[in-house]
Amino acid sequence: MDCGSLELIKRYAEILPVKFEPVTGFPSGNNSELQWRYWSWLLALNARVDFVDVQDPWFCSPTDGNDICTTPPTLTLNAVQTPNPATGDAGFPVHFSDWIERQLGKTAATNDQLWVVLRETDPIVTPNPTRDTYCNGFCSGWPGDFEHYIKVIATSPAPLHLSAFCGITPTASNPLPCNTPGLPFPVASIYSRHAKQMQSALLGFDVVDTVHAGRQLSNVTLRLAYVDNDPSDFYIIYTSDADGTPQPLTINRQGTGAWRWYTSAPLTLFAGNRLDNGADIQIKYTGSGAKPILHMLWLDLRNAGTPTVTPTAPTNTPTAPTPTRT
Ligand SMILES: [Ca+2]
Repeated sequence: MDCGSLELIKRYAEILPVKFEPVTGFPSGNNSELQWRYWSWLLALNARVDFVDVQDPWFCSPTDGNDICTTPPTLTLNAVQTPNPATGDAGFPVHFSDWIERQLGKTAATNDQLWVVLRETDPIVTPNPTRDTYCNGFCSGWPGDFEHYIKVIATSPAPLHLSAFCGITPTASNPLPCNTPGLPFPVASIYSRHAKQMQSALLGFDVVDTVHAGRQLSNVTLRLAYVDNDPSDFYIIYTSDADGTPQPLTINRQGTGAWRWYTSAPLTLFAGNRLDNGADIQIKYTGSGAKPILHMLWLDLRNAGTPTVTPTAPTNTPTAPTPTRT
């Protein structure tokens, strides 16, 4: 195995407590800063953190000279779940701070938020004094997708990583442009820091087997963040029982160019690896328009239950015992 600190966390996070601490205080500010905060929280949750030693400016504004919220504070992280009028992006579909809190210190067995964020770490740019001096070359970050109990099944061709690394002037040795084709408003959009675009007609997702394989879960809410980059529709496919019959959900794209969240009606999911290549969920697009660009696939199990067998009502009417006088 790899032996970087992040790889060790990835392997042992559910055995050993994990704490993260941000490298900056993030005084309240512009859009790109909110984007960094959003992705920092995703990284921490992806690392199965038990807690994060975070300063007040990550949540509120204004703060005093000691980074303490002043009264009355404005809860700046609420901007994550608020639609962005500048970009047209949809807001995060639940209260973002609550969503963070309910996942801290949880394991595969106790976490009811299963998700995967499609991304890749930035390439190591050498030489780059800005990035190499403070981390001694270990600037590559967490490799691959943020897999939170769901992962993408390897495909050929693999989805194309889209990255909008802003703030560094692109040069021959640093080919990371700020404006990435297909990603809406890279700076102002919290989701546009990373994404992946499908390169084939089918992309499979595997829900973690250790807890969920073979379980039939009712009342599951499925969500997907995607770029509304084409008027043609695509589909999410899942199965509801062991037969593996594909159940399609239609993602109704309109071509606005902004980020959208799809939220399903409560559904019954059978995570039994019944679809192609052992997938539990697939995204399918066979059209000739722009292929789907994806951020997060998310199963919300907070209301989920296991279907129960309804007892058959008795056919005979019980007779009350006759009281006897003694
Ligand atoms: Ca699975």
